[in-house]
Amino acid sequence: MNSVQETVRQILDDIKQQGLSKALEYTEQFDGVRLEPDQVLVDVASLPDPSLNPDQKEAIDFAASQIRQFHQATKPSSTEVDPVPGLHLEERLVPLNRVGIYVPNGQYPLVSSLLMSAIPAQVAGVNDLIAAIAPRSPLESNPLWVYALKVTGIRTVLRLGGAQAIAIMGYGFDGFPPVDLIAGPGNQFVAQAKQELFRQSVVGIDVIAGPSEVLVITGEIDEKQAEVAALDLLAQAEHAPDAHAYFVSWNALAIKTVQNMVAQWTTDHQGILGQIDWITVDSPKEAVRFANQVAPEHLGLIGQDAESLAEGIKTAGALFVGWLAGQALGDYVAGPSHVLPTGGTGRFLGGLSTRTFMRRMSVIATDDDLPEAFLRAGQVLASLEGLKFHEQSLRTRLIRKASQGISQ
Ligand code: HSO
Ligand code: ZN
Repeated sequence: MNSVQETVRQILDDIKQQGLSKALEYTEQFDGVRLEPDQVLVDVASLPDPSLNPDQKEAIDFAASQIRQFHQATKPSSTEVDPVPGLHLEERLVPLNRVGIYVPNGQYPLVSSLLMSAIPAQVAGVNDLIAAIAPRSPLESNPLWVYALKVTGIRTVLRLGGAQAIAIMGYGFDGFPPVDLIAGPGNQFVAQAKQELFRQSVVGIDVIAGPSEVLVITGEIDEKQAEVAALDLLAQAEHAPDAHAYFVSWNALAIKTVQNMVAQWTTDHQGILGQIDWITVDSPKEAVRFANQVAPEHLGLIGQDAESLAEGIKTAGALFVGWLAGQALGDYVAGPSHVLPTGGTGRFLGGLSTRTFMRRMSVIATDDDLPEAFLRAGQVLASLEGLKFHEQSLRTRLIRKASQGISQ
């Protein structure tokens, strides 16, 4: 067990046993904020109307509307099938009832992450949505939070961050029932706490969204393309010192040009250079193979040579094609959620969507027309497995159905 795992397990255990008072102790220790129990839940309706200028409001409204439209358009529906008379089958999609959204509020207040998690949950039909926002400062002191909360229609905010927030959402406390699922990105403690509660079957979780990643592939590129490729690497790297960027090309000149651009913008923050890997590959095919193996959170294809490789990309969290499709466009306004799989989990996971907040329930409904063949085949299988009452439950139905037939 590594130290993050150990710390997180300790926090979860302590809060499970000692409840909210322990979560408040950890909050004082980690966030340096002393909260009273009655300050932990904030009613959004009680917050004053935020003073933002019209441009800022318009930008948030624009983003919210794009995110809502995309998730409405991609929301899956239940499927019904009647394979034979007397048998009706469904894959019914049911929205989760109570969901907690974790929203990072560390060095940067990621208001866009609130929109990118809460709106898909709402479109999915979640009834009861809570946002956890670390209590670095009162909500009313940042009008951005207040406006975004009002736009998403979230009614209650939990003023806790880190593993403490995850523990409280998972275990609940008096007056705050546990949630069914916790979604949203966070640091390694948050990600670990979510995984641990999932492992304990306490809550569902969304994707494993850890430190940001980007991989950009180009072949031959012009100056503007080189410029935006360099900025895309820096943009994801700036999220955190553990964020990572890869530039992949078979074109030596492209690598040199993008490297020069990056160097020119990082004279003041050399540290970020260590977060970028420069990968020379032999061919476009090799670039695709490498990218699929990394399964990066974001994958950018810039310039005609690279854009033609789009079909071959199978494991990225989100694929960006064309020089105007920067990751920051996806981070804020394009529409799909920016909560995406990281750390190679893109090999088997997709990003957050309305599906994250819906569970599948199969429905098997019959009427008296159900063909006897179903009961008979089931009976045979039950005998083969040696399960006596399974067999009897089907045989009885068969006999009863036959006698009903005669009496009719
Ligand atoms: N790129 C981040 C999301 C984000 N960017 C929020 C800006 N704000 C996800 O990896
Ligand atoms: Zn970002």
